[in-house]
Amino acid sequence: MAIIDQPLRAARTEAAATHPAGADPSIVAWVERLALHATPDEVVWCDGSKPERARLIRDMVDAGTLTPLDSEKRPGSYVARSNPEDVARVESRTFICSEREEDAGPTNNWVPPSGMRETLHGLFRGAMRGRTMYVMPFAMGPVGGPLTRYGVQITDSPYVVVSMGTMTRMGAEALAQIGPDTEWVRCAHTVGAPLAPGEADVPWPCNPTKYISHFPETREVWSYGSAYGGNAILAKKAFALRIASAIGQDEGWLAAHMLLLKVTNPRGRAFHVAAAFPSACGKTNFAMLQPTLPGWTVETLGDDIAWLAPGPDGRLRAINPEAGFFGVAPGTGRSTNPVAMDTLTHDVVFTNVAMTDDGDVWWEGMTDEVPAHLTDWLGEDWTPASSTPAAHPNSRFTVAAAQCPTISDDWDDPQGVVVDAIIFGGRRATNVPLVSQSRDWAHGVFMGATLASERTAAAEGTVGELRRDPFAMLPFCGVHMADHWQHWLEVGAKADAAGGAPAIFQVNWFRKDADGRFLWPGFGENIHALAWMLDRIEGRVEGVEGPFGVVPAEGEIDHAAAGVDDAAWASLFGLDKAALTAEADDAAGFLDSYGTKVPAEVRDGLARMRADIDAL
Ligand code: GTP
Ligand code: SPV
Ligand code: MN
Repeated sequence: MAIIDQPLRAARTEAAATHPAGADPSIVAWVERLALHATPDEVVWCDGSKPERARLIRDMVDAGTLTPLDSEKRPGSYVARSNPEDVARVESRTFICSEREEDAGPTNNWVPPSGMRETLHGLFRGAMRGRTMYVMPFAMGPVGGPLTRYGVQITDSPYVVVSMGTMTRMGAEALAQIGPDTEWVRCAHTVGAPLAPGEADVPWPCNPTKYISHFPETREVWSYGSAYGGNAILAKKAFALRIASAIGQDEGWLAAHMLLLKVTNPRGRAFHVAAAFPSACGKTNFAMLQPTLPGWTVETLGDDIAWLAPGPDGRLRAINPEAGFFGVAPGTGRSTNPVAMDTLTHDVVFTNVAMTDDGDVWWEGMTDEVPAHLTDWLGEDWTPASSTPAAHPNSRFTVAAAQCPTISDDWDDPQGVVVDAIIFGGRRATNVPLVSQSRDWAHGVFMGATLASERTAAAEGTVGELRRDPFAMLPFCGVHMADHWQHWLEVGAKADAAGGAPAIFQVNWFRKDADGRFLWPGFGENIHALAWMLDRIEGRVEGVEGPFGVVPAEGEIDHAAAGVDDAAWASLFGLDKAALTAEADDAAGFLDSYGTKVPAEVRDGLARMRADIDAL
């Protein structure tokens, strides 16, 4: 059954009456059926204009959803405080509803599409009563580009409209691209909080029941009950990763949870690098890296998602499908990420950060000095003596990519950029070296497949617990994970045949000493590892083979210049046979959980690692 089974009324409904001229009939029909089912008070088609955004923001200030910040300190900027029960993506309520369970794989919550449609049908009925239904046509990627895809999201949350307006190219231009032959992704969202006649609204409506449901075959997303981040900005993780991983598998390209940057070496050669780190593991920071090594420059193309597709010459090209950054606030400060701080000077919507008494924002790690008094993310008085953080650990900023001072002039090139290197990295206190290179593409796929990270407070689960997060895609893969690996192998083999797949590396900025202190300073000093990687591509530096592939030969990285002494440097590459054997056993168990679908190349990667460990 369809989620929306209302008959199309002969009479023109509000939705049909107000749709912009030229809207494709397939969109109008979908919107009309949804409006009849969810029964909003009105339907508004968004044009993505500045006056529209200004109007929505004014309404949200009036409703108490947004608090304006001081117009001198942070012009055009606002703070939103969410419902304390709605502060992050909820993986346990995220579903992949493919026709066959084996196409979702063991690491997704699978529900048969018919059952989920029935559930959603019930939940969406009347869900928008008393609210406005907004219709947002949007482009993922530069409008009109060859890699660009289109979608339409409906929502009853003005906060989500403003967020989508920053995070995507939303509005009239995108709508004009959708014709009768355009495949567009249907994204239906409601906060699930209908209002009875006369009932007062709350600043952050949501519902304790949440469903973030994906139908990969029919390219649909249905989200109920949350207005936060990836639960509600359906263009982001839901479309650009979960649905896009299914589209990419059908069409021969890759949807990746990767930042994208351009780095120019002292000899003036530019490289493009895509890097997959799990959530809250440093993508935004690395994308905005300020090199401490003279002569190197880094420019930003994207901080979270990249689509990699073979170009006309067969080499892999990448675009950032997004148009904004939805970045983690805590830990972002002048000393760690000055570029982000400069990006955040105006026109930002902050969510769940703390406010200073003079109308500015604050979060843990923004300044060394902690303000004597704040209003915390819950709206309560806060002092340094308080036992809870002032900002929620997953508090975030939403800001346009174009206002990032290091944005690269090719960030919105519709053709994308040729990818020279791919990096995988997680948060690992032990075992994994600072940097290593894969022997070849297949070994790189093994590295990606066995990527693991220790959980942070920003994620569900126990802090510090290790979880395998293949390709940093565990919560974001809309297909069977092992099929995704096989797909990576095939795409890489084709790129190799066409004259060169990107080189693949692994990094770990988070290794700790016995006292729990980071051995590596990270942030701007990460350029040392990046420079070694790119020098490897040029054949300028030597490496040494080991269990993790090729690590820098003695003296190839000037660790003293990064402020790291010889003992710490040795520890960053330390190989403990017993710990590594346990690591390999853990990886083996993890691969086994995917059963017979695990590609032989990935199993070979583990066999080689075991042999290298045994030889230690
Ligand atoms: P998502 O938006 O959730 O996908 O996160 P992300 O991968 O973009 O992570 P982000 O760059 O926001 O960093 C998250 C946390 O990691 C912040 O607290 C950073 O300060 C910290 N971090 C980033 N880079 C480094 C680094 O090189 N070393 C250390 N020690 N911490 C880092
Ligand atoms: C992540 O969790 O990886 C994010 C935030 O980038 S969200 O958009 O909420 O998924
Ligand atoms: Mn992310």
